[in-house]
Amino acid sequence: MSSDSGSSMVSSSSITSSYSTPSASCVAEDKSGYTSQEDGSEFIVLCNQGFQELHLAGSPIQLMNNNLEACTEQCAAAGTACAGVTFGFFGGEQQQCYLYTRMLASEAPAYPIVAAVRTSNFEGALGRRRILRNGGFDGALSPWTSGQTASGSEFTIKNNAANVVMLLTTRAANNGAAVVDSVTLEQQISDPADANVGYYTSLDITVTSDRPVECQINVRSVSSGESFFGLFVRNTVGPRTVYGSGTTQLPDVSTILMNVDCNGTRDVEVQLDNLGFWSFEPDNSGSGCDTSLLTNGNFDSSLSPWIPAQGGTSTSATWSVSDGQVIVRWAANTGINDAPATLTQSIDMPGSDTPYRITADLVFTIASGSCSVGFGTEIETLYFNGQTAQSGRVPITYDGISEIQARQFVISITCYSPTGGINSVGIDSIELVMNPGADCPASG
Ligand SMILES: [Ca+2]
Ligand SMILES: [Ca+2]
Repeated sequence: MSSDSGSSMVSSSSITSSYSTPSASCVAEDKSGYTSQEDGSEFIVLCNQGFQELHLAGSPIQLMNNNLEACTEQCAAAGTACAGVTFGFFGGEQQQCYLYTRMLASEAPAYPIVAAVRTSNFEGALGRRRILRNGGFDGALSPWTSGQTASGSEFTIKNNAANVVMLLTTRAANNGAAVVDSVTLEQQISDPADANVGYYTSLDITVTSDRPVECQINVRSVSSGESFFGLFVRNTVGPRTVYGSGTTQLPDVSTILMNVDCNGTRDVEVQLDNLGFWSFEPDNSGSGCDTSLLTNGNFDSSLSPWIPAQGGTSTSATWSVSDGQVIVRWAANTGINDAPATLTQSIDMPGSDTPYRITADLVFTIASGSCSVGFGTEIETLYFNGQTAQSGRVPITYDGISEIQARQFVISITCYSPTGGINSVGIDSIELVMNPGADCPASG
C-alpha cells in the first residue's frame, strides 16, 4: 500500500487451476486480482479472511467445474447483486461455492478459505469512482473531522496515518474495571451516492496495547444509517487490511463516519490508514432489467425504511435485524387470536391487472404450534403461505396479477404456540417485481 490513490487496486491476473484447492497455494494468490472472462468485472482474491454469512438466495451453488474461477464467474454473471464469493471445504468434505449480497468482514474461520471480493462492475476500473477524499491521511486530517474520546484524546496524523491513543489506564485505575472509550472520524461526500449503487471499500487497521483489549471498528453512513463494515478486534492486530463490498440499500450516502470503540484496562493505540471507498453503477446482467419495488429487502444492516407494528392490543412480537435478515420472535404461549405483526413500507404499485413476482427467503423456527407469513398491499393479498408447523428455510417464488393500484407494501406474520416455546420467523431477500421477465433495453 504505497499511496492513497488506488491503494488496494491490483493488476489483473488469471487464477490458476491450482486454486481449486485453496490451502498452501493460497498464500501466493492472496490479494491478486481477477478479471471475469464473462463480463470484465474485477475481483480481489483474499486468503483466510472471514466474512459474515450474507449469502445470495440459492447458495451454495452447484458448479460444473468445482474451482474458485468457476465460482467467481457465477458471481460476475449475477451482476452487481453479487458482491463476491467464498470457496472452500468450510471444514466439510465437499468444496462449496457461496455467493454474497454483501462482503462484510468478520473474524477468520479456523479452516482455510478463499474469497473473491467484487471491486467493480462490468466496466472495470473505468466505471469505478472514488467517493472519499484523503483516505490515506497524507500529512493532514482534513477534510476529516475528529470527535474526542471520553478521556479527551482524538485522532491526529502520525506517519501519514490517522492515529489515536485512548487513555484507558488512568480511567480504569479509578475503579479497577475495564472502561470504554470511543472516537470518530467523519467526512462529508461532495457527490452523494444513492441507493442501489455498488461499492467496494478497504481499510488498514493497527491496534496496539500491552494487555488484551476489545475494539469495534465501524464504517457507516450517518446520513443514510447504513453500515458498510464492522470489525471486532480482540487483541493487538495489524497492520491488517480488511475489505468490504456490496450494494447500497438506502439513499443519501452523503457522510462517511468511522468510529472506534475500545474496551480494556490499559491504553490502546489505534491507527487507521488507506481507507478507500469506491462506488460503481449497478448492472443487472444476472436479472434482466427486473427491478424490485421494495427498498432494503435484504435486511443486511438495518430495518429502515420498513416500519414494524402490531395490530390490535397484542404486544407478543419483537423484531431484530441479525445475520442479514429480519427476525420476528413471538412470546411463549402466544394465543391463536393474537393480532399479526407487520412490516410496512411505501411503494408505488402500478395500476390494474399488472403481473408481479414475489421472491423471498423465509426461515421458520417453530417450538410448538405454527406461524404464517403473508405479503400484500394495503388493499389486496399478494401471497400467503398458510400455516407452517415445521422449522426450516422456505424459499418463495410466487407469480400473480395485481388488480389495484396501491401505496403500501405489508408483510404480515402470525404465530401461536399452544404448548409454550418461542416461535420465530426470519425474512430475507424479499423482492417485488412488476411485469417480471419483460423485454428490457440492451445493457452493457
Ligand atoms: Ca497513509
Ligand atoms: Ca440479507
